[in-house]
Amino acid sequence: MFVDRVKIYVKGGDGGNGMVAFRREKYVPNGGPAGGDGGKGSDVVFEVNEGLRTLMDFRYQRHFKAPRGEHGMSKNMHGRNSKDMIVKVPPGTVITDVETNVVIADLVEHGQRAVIAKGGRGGRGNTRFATPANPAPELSEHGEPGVEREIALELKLLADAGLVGFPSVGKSTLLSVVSSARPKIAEYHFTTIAPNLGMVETEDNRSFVLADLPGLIEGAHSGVGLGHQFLRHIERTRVIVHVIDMAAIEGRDPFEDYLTINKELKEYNMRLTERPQVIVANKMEMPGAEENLEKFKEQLEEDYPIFPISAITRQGLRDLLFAIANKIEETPEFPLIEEEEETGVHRVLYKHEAEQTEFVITRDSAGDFIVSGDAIEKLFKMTDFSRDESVRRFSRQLRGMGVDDALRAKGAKDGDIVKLLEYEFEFIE
Ligand SMILES: Nc1nc2c(ncn2[C@@H]2O[C@H](COP(=O)(O)OP(=O)(O)OP(=O)(O)O)[C@@H](O)[C@H]2O)c(=O)[nH]1
Ligand SMILES: [Mg+2]
Repeated sequence: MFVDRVKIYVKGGDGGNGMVAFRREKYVPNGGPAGGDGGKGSDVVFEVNEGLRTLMDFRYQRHFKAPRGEHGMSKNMHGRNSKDMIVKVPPGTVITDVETNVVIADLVEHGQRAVIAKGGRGGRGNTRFATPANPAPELSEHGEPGVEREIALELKLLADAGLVGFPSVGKSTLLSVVSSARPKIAEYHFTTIAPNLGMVETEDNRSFVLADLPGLIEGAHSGVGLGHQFLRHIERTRVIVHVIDMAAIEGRDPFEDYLTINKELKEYNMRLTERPQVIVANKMEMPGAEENLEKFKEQLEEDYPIFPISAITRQGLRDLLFAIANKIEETPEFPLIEEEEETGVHRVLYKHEAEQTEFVITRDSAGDFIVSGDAIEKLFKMTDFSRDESVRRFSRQLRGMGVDDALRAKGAKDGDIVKLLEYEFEFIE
């Protein structure tokens, strides 16, 4: 099965905890503070690997939790930082934050990277809290928690093969019968105005992405018709599937069509004609098509394979798909030409830092006060509640953020219960 959208959970590593320690010196009961800082937690980094084509692997692994930083140690030794956790994704992966629906990254090129969940910084050891007034603090921080988020991965397909040809030769019809794509089909020209992509599966379980492109006409390379802007898309494909109306329903000569399209491809960009072509003789169920095909074969100089089919009656599709799949396998990837410079189109890497709410106060059914919010929860997690000095520092920090005033304004009185995460404490005036 082809997976093109998955939701996963990522969490950056927590920072290592800072340490409370003191120097041991002969005849000095408590030397100076000597607790080291914790190391930084790993970032979760997504990286493009061009060998990947699907998001299949994410069906089996949906949780990515990066390791935490090492804790600080005595003798002022800092904990080691954790190495980045690298998650490989296929080119064309767009990453969105599920909660905010904001695109975090659009990963296109091999090796391109984006930090998706930052690891927390290490907590500071007690050495860092020493002041002249408090030269031997029994105070350290826990590591900062790593960023946690739910994200959606979506794969924007890059086509392996592209359907080219005059308008109304049956490109969209063909795509619709070999994939689950449902492009618009009609007898008028330029029915297709933007490329459609479909995932094709062959009977022997190979798969490739086929692009249906707007029809080309003479002069397309210089901007006539719609084709020009879409010739760019063919640059990404490895194989050109050249569709011809062999029944000549509109009165044009099939071989003239073939020459005209190839001339357009060549004039647009030399490298397009380096790609292998598979010729599709479509509409073969119509009278006159057989004769036209014979004539076509006699005139053809290139040794491109020709596949007679009828997209409407679905004849000849199996062998055609095998041939396209084979050609894709045989053909090396064409490096993308610096299209950014030519067209001014940049694939941007969006980054978005979620806005942090300091704190919010609500009340539960029992009348208790509930304090929540990113900033205050982070402070809470970084506090070592086993030490009085840390607890006192936490109270000061809450006061500094205005939590006490806000509680009072909401009617909190001495002795009321205040809840924060899984913790309860009393409001004291
Ligand atoms: N007789 C016959 N008609 C076909 C066949 N395949 C497609 N058609 C018809 O040809 C017309 C054009 O088909 P489309 O698939 O829209 O052609 P297209 O190449 O995508 O055209 P544009 O998007 O305009 O470039 C439609 O009326 C189809 O029903 C076929 O195998 N036999
Ligand atoms: Mg079409």
